[in-house]
Amino acid sequence: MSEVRTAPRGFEGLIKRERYPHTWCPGCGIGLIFNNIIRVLSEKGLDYSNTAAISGIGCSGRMAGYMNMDSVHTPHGRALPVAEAIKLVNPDLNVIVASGDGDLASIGGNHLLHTSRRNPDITVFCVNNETYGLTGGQLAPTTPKGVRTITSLNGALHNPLSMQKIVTGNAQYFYARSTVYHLDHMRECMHAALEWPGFAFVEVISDCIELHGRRLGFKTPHEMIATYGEKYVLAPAGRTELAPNELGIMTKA
Ligand SMILES: Cc1ncc(C[n+]2csc(CCOP(=O)(O)OP(=O)(O)O)c2C)c(N)n1
Repeated sequence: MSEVRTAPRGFEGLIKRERYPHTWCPGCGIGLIFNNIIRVLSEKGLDYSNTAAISGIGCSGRMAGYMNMDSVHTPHGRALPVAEAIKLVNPDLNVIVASGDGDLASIGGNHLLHTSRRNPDITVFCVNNETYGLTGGQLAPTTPKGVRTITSLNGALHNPLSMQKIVTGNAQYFYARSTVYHLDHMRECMHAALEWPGFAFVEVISDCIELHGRRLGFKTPHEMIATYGEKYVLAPAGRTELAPNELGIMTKA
């Protein structure tokens, strides 16, 4: 029997403390997202006995490695097909994916198209920090037009990719958008996603202060995160599509 099988349950039991200190920069939004995923999993009674976590490569992709359960750190971009395969052969297992926008929607973009289309019962938590954090803050397909990065010194030339449109382009879908400023809402989205009996995708807008935000002039993570409170609003009921500045949950059974 492996060590993980004897671990305590609940919030603490879900974290591999022996792997700390973690690799994330102070003030990075991934910490808030990781903490709230763990909270939601423990509230739902999900742990190493019934759940597996899959991630790709990136700062966000480190999350699965700190979760105290069977986890797979896949090659860059490949979290979704690995998660789908694990679910296929273990239908009773809860399968979650925790990774970044670069991993899930750039190099892994083709898998996002087809995994979401096939609608396996897996839950995806996507950290959208609008950049490639781990590799130094390069332009990502999610970088908003006009925003500067180290590879778009005069601002991104193109409109960003919409993960919402990819996911909700399918016949059935669950897509939610939240931010690291709206923590209660983020948890609500995570809870609902875990309950959804199909492919559920939660996009959380998050700060990468050290490799992105500082270049944009933010002096502290708080300053950067506070802008999400100004920019984003909860969508009114009845929306069939979230506007770019709206947060909410879009579903079709
Ligand atoms: C096949 C391959 N291509 C490129 C890389 C380099 N690489 C590592 S992480 C990464 C981007 C990560 O971005 P994202 O998923 O948004 O995660 P973040 O670090 O921003 O949390 C890239 C391009 C790699 N490791 N493997």
